[in-house]
Amino acid sequence: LESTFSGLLTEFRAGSKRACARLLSVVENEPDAGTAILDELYPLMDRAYRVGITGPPGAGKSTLVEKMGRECRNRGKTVGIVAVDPTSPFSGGALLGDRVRMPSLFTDPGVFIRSMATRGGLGGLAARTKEVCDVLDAFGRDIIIIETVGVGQVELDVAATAQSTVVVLVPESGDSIQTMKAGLMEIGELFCVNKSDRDGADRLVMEVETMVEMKKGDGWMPPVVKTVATNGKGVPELLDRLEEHRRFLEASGLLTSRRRESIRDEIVELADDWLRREVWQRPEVAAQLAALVEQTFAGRTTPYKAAEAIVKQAVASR
Ligand SMILES: Nc1nc2c(ncn2[C@@H]2O[C@H](COP(=O)(O)OP(=O)(O)OP(=O)(O)O)[C@@H](O)[C@H]2O)c(=O)[nH]1
Ligand SMILES: [Mg+2]
Repeated sequence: LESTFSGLLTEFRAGSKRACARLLSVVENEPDAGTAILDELYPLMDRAYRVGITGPPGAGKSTLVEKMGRECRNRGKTVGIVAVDPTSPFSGGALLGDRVRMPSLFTDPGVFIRSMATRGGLGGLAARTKEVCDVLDAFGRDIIIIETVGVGQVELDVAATAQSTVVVLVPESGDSIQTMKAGLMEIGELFCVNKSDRDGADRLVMEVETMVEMKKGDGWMPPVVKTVATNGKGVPELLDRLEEHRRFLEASGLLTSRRRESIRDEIVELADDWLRREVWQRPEVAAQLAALVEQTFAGRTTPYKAAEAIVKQAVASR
């Protein structure tokens, strides 16, 4: 690792956005080298505040993220933006879309923007969202804003890596709030009623507030903030509420307990991956599997006994 990436790592530590982009590509695309890089960067992580922004397609998330980014810069904070874009027709290419949408941010050295395509939904790339945030965290960003369309598993992964999750709703989704996926309402720690320059915003705010009151919580009552992302109205308040949520997490001890939990989950997940690869790539396991398929096919054993035999053999031969 040292020989191949030491130059890049040195530049990265000195704050080079170019080096950061290169390392991110490695982390996203090369599992082994990526793991080595993450391992190297680990001591630099866990300083950033991570905020997930999710909501239905076209709710104004990207517009909002840009305004939030600017407001954070006004407040003297460095910003990382991760746009997890499904291969949707909306932006016609994630990176280009964000470049066009966020021109002022792209040239600011205090802002780093990364777009990730999910390649058709639940692909392996989506699973790297956390790692991309980890790298930006190590890069020294004060706040990392992660945009996802709230349509699948991705936003749940993002909610798991983010300390605060903002769900963006719009008035035209007004009566669909009942039909909105329960999961989306469930993960919201803040609600943002965007496009509040349109009719129905106040009614939607009331509906969301009613819904939020019925939520059994951990002592946090999710606030509902009205915004107009196109002109930035409500964005400072949104950031104030986020700051309050952060302070709540700190004061209640949830920040540290969740951090422990996520470390545990991460270790288990990494070990799990490693075990699977370790076992299935062994030639004798492949041979055993092939034999067991035939035996099961011939009715001499069952899939249940076959699976047990594989695990027992794998453990015994370690
Ligand atoms: N009237 C009004 N339009 C808005 C507002 N916020 C965003 N828009 C517009 O809504 C459209 C979609 O905005 P985006 O920011 O691309 O929405 P998004 O949620 O990121 O969209 P996807 O990433 O494709 O799901 C754009 O045309 C915006 O200009 C707002 O507060 N009021
Ligand atoms: Mg967007």
